[in-house]
Amino acid sequence: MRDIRNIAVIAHVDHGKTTLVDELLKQSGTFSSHQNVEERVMDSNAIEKERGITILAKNTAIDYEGVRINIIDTPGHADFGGEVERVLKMVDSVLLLVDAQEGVMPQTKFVVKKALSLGHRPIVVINKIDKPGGDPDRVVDEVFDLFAQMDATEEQLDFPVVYAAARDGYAKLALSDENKDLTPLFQTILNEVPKPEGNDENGLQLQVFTLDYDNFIGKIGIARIFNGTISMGETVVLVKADGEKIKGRVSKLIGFKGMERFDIKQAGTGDIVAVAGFETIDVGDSLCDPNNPMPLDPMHIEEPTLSVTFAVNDSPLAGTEGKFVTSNKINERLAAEMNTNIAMNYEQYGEGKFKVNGRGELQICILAENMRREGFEFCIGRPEVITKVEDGVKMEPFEHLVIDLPDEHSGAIIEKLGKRKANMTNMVPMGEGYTRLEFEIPARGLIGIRTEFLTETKGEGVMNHSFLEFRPYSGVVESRKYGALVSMENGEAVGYSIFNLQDRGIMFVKPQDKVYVGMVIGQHAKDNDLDVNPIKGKQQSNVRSSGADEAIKLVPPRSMSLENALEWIEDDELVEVTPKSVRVRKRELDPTVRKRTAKKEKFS
Ligand SMILES: Nc1nc2c(ncn2[C@@H]2O[C@H](COP(=O)(O)OP(=O)(O)OP(=O)(O)O)[C@@H](O)[C@H]2O)c(=O)[nH]1
Ligand SMILES: [Mg+2]
Repeated sequence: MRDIRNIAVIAHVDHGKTTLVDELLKQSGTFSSHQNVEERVMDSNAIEKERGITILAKNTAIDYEGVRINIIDTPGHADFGGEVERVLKMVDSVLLLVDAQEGVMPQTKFVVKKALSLGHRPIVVINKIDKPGGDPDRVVDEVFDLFAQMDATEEQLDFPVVYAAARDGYAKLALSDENKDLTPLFQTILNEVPKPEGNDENGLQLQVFTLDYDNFIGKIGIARIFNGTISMGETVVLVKADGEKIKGRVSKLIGFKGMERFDIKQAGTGDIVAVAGFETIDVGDSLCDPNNPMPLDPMHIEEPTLSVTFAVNDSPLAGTEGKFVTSNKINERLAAEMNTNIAMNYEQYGEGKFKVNGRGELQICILAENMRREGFEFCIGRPEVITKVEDGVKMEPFEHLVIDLPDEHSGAIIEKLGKRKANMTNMVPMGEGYTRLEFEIPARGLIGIRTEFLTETKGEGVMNHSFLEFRPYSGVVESRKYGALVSMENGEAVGYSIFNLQDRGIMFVKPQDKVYVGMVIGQHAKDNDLDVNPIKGKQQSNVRSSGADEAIKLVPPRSMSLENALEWIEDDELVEVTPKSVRVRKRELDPTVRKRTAKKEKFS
């Protein structure tokens, strides 16, 4: 059997996972000398590159001193926690990165809980020790306390510690050691990560953790072999999560090294490979020995906490900007997504309406963003938390929220969060005029708070949250304080009208933008909605007063990104998404009907 180690790199967002994988790849000599390697190579898809965050877990492999090390890079953002959960079972240990300055953060807790519960003994990597504000010793203590809180075993509490600066490419076992290279980390991996269990002599047992697609070969399952061997051309049995068994032939077997993928003839126990030939293969499915199929347990991961309705675009501009607009197309696309993304699910309800359930606003935004890039048009509604009933009690998801901000903003933020039913659990000075606040807050209270938070803290605050647990429903939380400026005309916005309207609030549109009756063109400065006319031009008189138009000074509109818009809307509003535009609209476009319903609600 081949000498193999399988590890996942886990951490809170931005603690340096992908950067560390870059260095592991480089320093193991995986890239050839002429290869031009960009930064954070594992963040390979367009949105990951644009945003500088990892969204999907991805695997790579290196050879170090004759040992194959399979490495899975995972995302640190809480919304993609499902990606971490799905890969933890595929590895025999984890590198737990913790920023030497930030220390234990919400998602550190989440990933540690998952890793410990699967029995892993993490290698703790205190990263970014180059930071002047870093305090590696304090952070090691924090990690120890966290493990203890989470009922770690004696063995898990006795975790190996490596100090590193991933970006600068060095690691060391003692802070007093010289800064050289990653050798100490490589050695720790070889010594501390258990070798894979199982045996090549046993019947095949392999489980899929990620899917891929190729136009020529079709659906591809990326999988870990837990027992036996698998060969190109061999006939094996695919066992689905529901127990269904389907015989099939391995039409392609693919191995990994660095960024390369290549055909291989055979692979054995402990390895990670890609397999094609099975049309219906999904995440969590097993491939087994046809003579004695012993499938692995399907994967269990945390349930979704948030839902957003995706609906067919029925605005007056529907179909003018996108390629795919029908309910069927949207349905197909969502189905394809859920095949590969086990942390999400969806259901159709009513004509052309789909409820998409996921872990957070960002996760759902990324799906919507991908869809608009592919040419889809649709509408999405305000995110709602998913509640459930346990022993007759209505329960809702709660989150652990950590905020770092300049001291002087603490008061305002504590008050704001109080109105959103947050309960403060900790407040510590972080030095240099910063304070860390910790809260437990219903997930509902977080919807739509980001922009407000950034405004309140002048962009200097950082907030992070991660799922805690379901708790009894906590009552009404405060929402948007401002009404909407709603267009009462169809046409194109005119500079002159916008100029006259901009005193009433913040505009979302600029001259020549298309508008329609019921479209929200701005935020009203007061708490009520206001119907306005954005297309009215200046009365033309016969005498042209020269230069009059130049006198108009327009305030730049607030640009509504998909995320801003989704955060901003209330229950009676929708976001219209097309490949070219993001518009906010009233659910009910007709002003008369809208007013009648509003009145009814007020008096009911
Ligand atoms: N000072 C310092 N910065 C680092 C170090 N390692 C990584 N960074 C920086 O930290 C930022 C985040 O790095 P990433 O590697 O993308 O972090 P990540 O953990 O993969 O982030 P997600 O995948 O989005 O959770 C980048 O700007 C890196 O350059 C380090 O050792 N020292
Ligand atoms: Mg990353």
